[in-house]
Amino acid sequence: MNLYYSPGACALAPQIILREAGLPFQLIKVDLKTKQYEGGDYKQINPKGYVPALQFEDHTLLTEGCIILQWIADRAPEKNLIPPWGSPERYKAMEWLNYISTELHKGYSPLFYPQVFGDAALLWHRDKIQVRLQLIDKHLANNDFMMGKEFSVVDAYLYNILRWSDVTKVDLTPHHHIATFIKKMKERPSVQEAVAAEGIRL
Ligand SMILES: N[C@@H](CCC(=O)N[C@@H](CS)C(=O)NCC(=O)O)C(=O)O
Repeated sequence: MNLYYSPGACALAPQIILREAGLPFQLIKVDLKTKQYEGGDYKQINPKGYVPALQFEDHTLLTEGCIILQWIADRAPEKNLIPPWGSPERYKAMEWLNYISTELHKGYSPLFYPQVFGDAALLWHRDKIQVRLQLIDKHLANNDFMMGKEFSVVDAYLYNILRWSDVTKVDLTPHHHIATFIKKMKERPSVQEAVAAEGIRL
């Protein structure tokens, strides 16, 4: 299995979950600016041109982070990385994944392009993100992890996005429970190994 990634981008969460699941995989680096990878034109592999993408032995491809995370977790049910299909908790996990994807991930994205978005737009996005983070901080006040007592795919994805706060100047200081969450995530061997493999800081 190949996981296409770019250092620090949103393929970090699937990589963490592959490690948590104990599945064998190869990391293949993509230059997101040029859309090139070691084998040439990345768009020949993934016409969407973005990461993450998971490529199987038969060369078929799975894209979209939320779905990749669930696919991996479902391969290792004994690791309890996501509640089982059909359970009410599974829908809760999918609800959080979608929230992180659409409200946080795609909220942070414009902040990487200050030259494209003017100050007013950046301020608007940062304010929106603060509202989203308040909700998550409140949730983490009563839960060790996003799905309760146990680590899940939701935490990997959330950690992946929160890592971008420094570089995008999103202020995390008001969110004490998020700070505790990040600390806990950094203690996980899967997280330490994943960031080391991408050559990025913890
Ligand atoms: N809908 C995709 C979006 C993935 C995405 O935004 N990937 C970013 C990195 S975090 C990317 O590769 N951007 C390059 C591009 O859009 O060309 C998903 O949820 O997996």
